[in-house]
Amino acid sequence: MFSRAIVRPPSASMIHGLTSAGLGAPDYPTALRQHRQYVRALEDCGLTVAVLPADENFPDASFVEDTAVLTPRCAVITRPGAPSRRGETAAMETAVGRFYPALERIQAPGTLDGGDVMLVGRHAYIGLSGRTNREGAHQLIAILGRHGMTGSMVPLRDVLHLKTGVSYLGRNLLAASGEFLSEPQFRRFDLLPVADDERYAANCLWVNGRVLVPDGFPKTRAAIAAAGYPTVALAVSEFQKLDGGLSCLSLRF
Ligand code: CIR
Repeated sequence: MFSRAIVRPPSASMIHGLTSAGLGAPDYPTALRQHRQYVRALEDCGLTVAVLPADENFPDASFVEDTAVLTPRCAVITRPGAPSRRGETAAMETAVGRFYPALERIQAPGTLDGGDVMLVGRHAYIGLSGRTNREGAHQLIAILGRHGMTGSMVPLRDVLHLKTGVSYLGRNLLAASGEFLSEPQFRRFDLLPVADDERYAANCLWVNGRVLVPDGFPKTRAAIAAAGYPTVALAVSEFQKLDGGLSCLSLRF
């Protein structure tokens, strides 16, 4: 069970955020409204949500998931792969430091984005992506090892981050799309395949028994509901325009 989350609303500079989506620039007022609804949904799942101040200097700062890896045993401040995002970790160090007595850190030349880290119990699957390099993954595995946890690397082919294409929903169930449907390391899971035309919905969020899904992906929502989960659909179109999904917008712990 999670009891807390950390989020950070977007700033007006989000229109300059990194993107490969080709969906146009996000609309800032709409994004703010969607972000507020997202926070409310987390609160409805029983979480106490800490809201960090927006920062104009960091167009991608609302994607807080990339700046830290929070586990039941340790907290790791990352070193984001995109140079324009490195400074986002300063505010996160302060915020996370309130809840964890000691912080670990990914160090240069390692890079690691939290969106590449999928925790399943005490194991972390770590995507090797354009953002997370082998050195960063090695460092994370060493840190986890010191805290009685394990990690393994999953090379990525098509997606920005590991969790862009796969989400753990508890009870051994994995919502997976594209390249992850045939990933050998995921054979141990029951797979809930996400259709190609709903690929974006592979990034969904299991929070205290419910699953938050992006609005507009009815097949995926129905499949998750059929697997026995109450689902909540949330509009996140303005964050999708920046390649971000539901999980990216918070850190849960
Ligand atoms: C970026 O390219 O870094 C942001 N525009 C999107 C980050 C999305 N984060 C995530 O998937 N964890």
